[in-house]
Amino acid sequence: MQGSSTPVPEQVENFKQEVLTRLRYDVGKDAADAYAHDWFEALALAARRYIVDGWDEASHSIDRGRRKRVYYLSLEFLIGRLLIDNLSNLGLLEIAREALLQLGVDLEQVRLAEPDAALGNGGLGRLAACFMESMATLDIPAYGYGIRYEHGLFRQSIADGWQQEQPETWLDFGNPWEFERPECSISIGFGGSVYALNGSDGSARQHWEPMERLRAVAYDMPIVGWRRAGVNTLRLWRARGEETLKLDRFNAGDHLGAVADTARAESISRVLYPADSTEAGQELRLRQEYFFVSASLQDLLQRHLGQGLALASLPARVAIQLNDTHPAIAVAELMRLLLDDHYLQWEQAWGLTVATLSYTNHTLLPEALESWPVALMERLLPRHMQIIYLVNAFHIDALRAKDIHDFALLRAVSLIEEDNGRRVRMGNLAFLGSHSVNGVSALHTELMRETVFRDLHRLYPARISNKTNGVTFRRWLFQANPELTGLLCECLGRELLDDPERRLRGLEAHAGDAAVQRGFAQQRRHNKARLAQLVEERLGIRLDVEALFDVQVKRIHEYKRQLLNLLHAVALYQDIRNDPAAPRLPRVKIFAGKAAPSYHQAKLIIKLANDIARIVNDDPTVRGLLKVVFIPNYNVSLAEAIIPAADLSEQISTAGLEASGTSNMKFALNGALTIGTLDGANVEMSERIGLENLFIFGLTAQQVEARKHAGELSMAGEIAASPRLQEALQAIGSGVFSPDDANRYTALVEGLRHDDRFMLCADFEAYWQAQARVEALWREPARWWHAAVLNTARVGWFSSDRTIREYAEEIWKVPVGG
Ligand code: 26Q
Repeated sequence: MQGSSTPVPEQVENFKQEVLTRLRYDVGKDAADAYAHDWFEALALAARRYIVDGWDEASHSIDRGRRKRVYYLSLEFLIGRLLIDNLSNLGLLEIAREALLQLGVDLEQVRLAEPDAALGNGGLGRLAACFMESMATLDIPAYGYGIRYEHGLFRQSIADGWQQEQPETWLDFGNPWEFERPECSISIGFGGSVYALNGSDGSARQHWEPMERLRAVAYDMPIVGWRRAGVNTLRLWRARGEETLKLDRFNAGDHLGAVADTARAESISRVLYPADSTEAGQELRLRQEYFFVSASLQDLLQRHLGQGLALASLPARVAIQLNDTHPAIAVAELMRLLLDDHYLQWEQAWGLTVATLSYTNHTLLPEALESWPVALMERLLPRHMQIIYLVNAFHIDALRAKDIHDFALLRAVSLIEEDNGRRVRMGNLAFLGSHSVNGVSALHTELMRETVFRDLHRLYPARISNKTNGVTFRRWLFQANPELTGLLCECLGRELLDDPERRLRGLEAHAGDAAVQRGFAQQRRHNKARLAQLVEERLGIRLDVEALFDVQVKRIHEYKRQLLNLLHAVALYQDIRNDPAAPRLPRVKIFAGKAAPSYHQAKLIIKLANDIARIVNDDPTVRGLLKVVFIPNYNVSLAEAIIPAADLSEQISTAGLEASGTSNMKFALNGALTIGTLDGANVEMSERIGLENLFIFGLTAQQVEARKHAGELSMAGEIAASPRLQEALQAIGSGVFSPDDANRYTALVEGLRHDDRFMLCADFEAYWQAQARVEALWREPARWWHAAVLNTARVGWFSSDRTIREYAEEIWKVPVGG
């Protein structure tokens, strides 16, 4: 299929011996009694052998060549499984498959034994993982810096229709991809006080004496680029108690106290926060943010100075990208290190900080904009709070010097929010401390300029730019869909594998070709059958592979409007019940996604999906023409199984609220057609793919804004005008799907009637009509598959290689190889 062609027997033999050696001497098992996980470990360790030399060599040659490095600071890296990714990029996939076959082992079973590294919530974390792979592929020297959470995102199960959360324990059997670096252990302080001192030259200096100290220990994972172009490092920090302090307390007889302090310190890297938008500022979260930022900045400064380079050359050798505001404390920490540890003057330190840092914004939702209470900052990070006050003072002074005295404007651009208790605005801090600020789609960037950063943008009009997101085609096409990849290679040649971004275009010429269309349809059926098997195993629900697979998989959020999709399901159900004899298109509505544990409305939406599923799937009148399934525990691996099996991709957020979306790109790459609003990257996708090859509907961002501005949130008119919507709301609200608790959804439905902030009712009829267009096209297979082929052919621009090239050229100023 996709990997290299038939493997050379000698390579297979060598690899086989390597795997057997690892199995015996590192895993401690004999082939006869090895479990799938033992084989996974042996295989991963064998693959590591092929990685390490290149990794080491890469890092030395970057040092020797004094090449500039990119540091991607992110609290999330949603990497998923790595086995196939690494084997495939190393060019070892077919060799490994054959070697295992000769040992009587199925690579597919071994693949499944690897736990997902779920060190992220959703889009932002997955983007960081795609970027790491693309940077390695483009041979851009880079480090990803984050936290080695002991527990990643919770596991979701469904009990009686409700989401239940279980701890995720990916490290239970160890992690064969990581290298612990106990010698790389960095001291991190919290609390305490700041003293003014005089330097030896008489200059005034500040000295921070933290009350508490702990250590950050490095764990490295190699990230291999396609065809080993580059090998970069993902360095994740683990929190450890400070040994010396612990010993002091032990010796003083305070055994329990010493252990409690250690446990408190180590709780910092215990668990990933499971919200994909900010919740009330919690101290532990701020401690996580500072912990990993401080460790990362100290580490990279050490590397810079260790090469004999001067601090003045920092921006020439180092580019630091902040993934949202989560690492924004880096602005104050870098200043602190330069001022207090390296004795730079304020102006020089500030110049270097701004020239080195850049910041990506991923959301405009007001509730997701991070801010921290001044009192908490003062207690936890007193020196940083001083620096933030000083940055703010210089910033406001500079504006006054430019004759800007407008009080409202000064208030809006201040780092301190005054009216909601005093808080530090992390977005403004990141903006001021960076030379470049970017959004993640054209629409989102435009809205950033007009809303959250309106005033700062007027003061610094050149600072904001757009970098539309992308996804790595190696994972989301080659690995997730080897059948389609094989077909594309037959059609376009194997060169496709090295340059999918451009080569896919060649497919346009074949869009009308009946054989290619047939190939697409066959591949899809194969993937649908595989998904149907998974659904039957996990849920006991049988799916008809002839039906239209209509898929919405992503975090559960009101703005993403899973509820609009459910209203459509209910309306379809009623249509069938009202006229059972009418001809129908069989359809399966597939949902998956996690809700933040404290987000009650999102959890209620999951329950509603399951309630509707139970009633609809069991209703004999429906005769299997409509099925609704909610697949539990959405993660990267499940996405890899679902996306290639989708006919229709639901991207239906309220316009203006989804910054970009990235699953929209993965679906289109695999040939699904999109039904969506003009939101986030959907806008650019429809421009590139052609409006006639997607189903766009609904209010635009401008129209949504106008309605909100006019206070038109009551939907009585819309509901009265749509008998279908009326009936669906009535059914849900009155307990048709919740006979055990007739009022379960009464308040939910009342909300839609009177305070429809996400415009479900306003968009319902347009959505219904768009779904009717979907059905009309599905009934004409030649036209459907023509559009499907064009989706794959024209989505090349949404490769993360393209995105990374733009960051490299326009923000980081690093040369691109690869
Ligand atoms: C912040 C503070 C405290 C706890 C949690 C958080 C937190 C964690 C994760 C806030 C936000 C996130 C994640 C946001 C996210 O995934 N945003 C998505 O980013 C994608 C990549 O750019 C976009 O495609 C999506 O549109 C955007 O929603």
